[in-house]
Amino acid sequence: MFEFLKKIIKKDSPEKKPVAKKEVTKKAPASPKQKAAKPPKTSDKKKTVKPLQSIKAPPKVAEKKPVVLPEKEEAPKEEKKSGFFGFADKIKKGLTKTREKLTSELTSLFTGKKIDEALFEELETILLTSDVGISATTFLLDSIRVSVKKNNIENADEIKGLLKEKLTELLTPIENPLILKGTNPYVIMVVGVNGAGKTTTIGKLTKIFLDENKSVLIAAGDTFRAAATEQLQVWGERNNVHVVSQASGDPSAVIFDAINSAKAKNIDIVIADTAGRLPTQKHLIDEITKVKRVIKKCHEEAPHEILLVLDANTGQNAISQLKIFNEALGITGLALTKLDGTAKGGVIAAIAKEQPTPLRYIGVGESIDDLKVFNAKEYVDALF
Ligand SMILES: Nc1nc2c(ncn2[C@@H]2O[C@H](COP(=O)(O)OP(=O)(O)OP(=O)(O)O)[C@@H](O)[C@H]2O)c(=O)[nH]1
Ligand SMILES: [Mg+2]
Repeated sequence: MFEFLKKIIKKDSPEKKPVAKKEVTKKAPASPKQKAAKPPKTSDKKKTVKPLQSIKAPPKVAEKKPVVLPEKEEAPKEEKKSGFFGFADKIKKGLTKTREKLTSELTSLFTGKKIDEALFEELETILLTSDVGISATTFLLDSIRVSVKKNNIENADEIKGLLKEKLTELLTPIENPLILKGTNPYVIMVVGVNGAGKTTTIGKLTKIFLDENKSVLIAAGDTFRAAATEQLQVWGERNNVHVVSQASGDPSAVIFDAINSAKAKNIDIVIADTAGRLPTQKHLIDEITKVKRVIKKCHEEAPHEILLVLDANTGQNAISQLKIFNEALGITGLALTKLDGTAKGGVIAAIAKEQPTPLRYIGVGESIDDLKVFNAKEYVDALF
């Protein structure tokens, strides 16, 4: 009888253990993982490390037309580090449409063909329909012709290699990554036509800077639409970064406030959003030149960067936007967005030839990690 009771007690006791175990495993792994996923808080940053202030003053913002490319400087190491695998793959994926178009057209052009005028004419059409533009197309074809003659090239297949080489040569001068320098805060004014991708680019750019351990403040300078501020607030929350906004008012005042606030809090970078405007709307262009003047009153080196956001889908129109915004503001850098949505990625070549301007970033998708530092070789490699 006793033996029987003992057996029952033994049987019961192990069933309780797993219950206790369950509670422990539930708590343990969750919190460290969440902590690691959080972006760094700007307010947590140590004020002792101030890399921006130690670097000498920036060259004057070029107000001249046409744009003169500033001297290139060594890109920071972090940017080089990301130039492999994941980074290049993302660009490749983003440029799929342009690559597919070019690859299929060039393959059928070169296969079994001899090099003659007809082949050059077909190549011209392919480049023009990829938005390379007339002057860049002429430049590329002339350079290829010279190489074909000089090296006695007879095999049409080799022209693809030449095209890659000449295109890289053309794009390399505009590969000029943004380098933060001057006195804090470094002010980036973001401008462009409606819907070009300004606000989205600001969200992605903030993430790039946070990853480089910089602190960022965003200024909601698009005061035309309430939704614009809300959209920016969402990006602010995603990045855990403060967005300075005002219920009503003047974009200059909002940006002025943001810069002063960044000064007081010792923040490294202020990125100012502005409302979309057509370069033909004179009063809006006048307004944005006022924003620039007001920024200068607040911080004499600022704006350090006037970043024009261009939508790759606008094709040759991007060049005229660049010309007019440059005349009004002196554009110091470009972000070319939506390259993932177009088969006309050749517009970069047109910019490089017709209005060479530092191409800082390319947008290859809608998510936060889809903004990439422009690299000419990587870009061309992703195209063919
Ligand atoms: N596929 C793709 N979509 C993009 C990219 N950049 C921006 N977009 C989309 O383009 C649309 C317009 O982007 P916004 O950032 O609101 O453009 P905006 O210039 O601020 O527009 P306004 O404030 O109205 O002048 C949004 O749907 C974005 O998600 C990109 O690189 N790729
Ligand atoms: Mg916007």
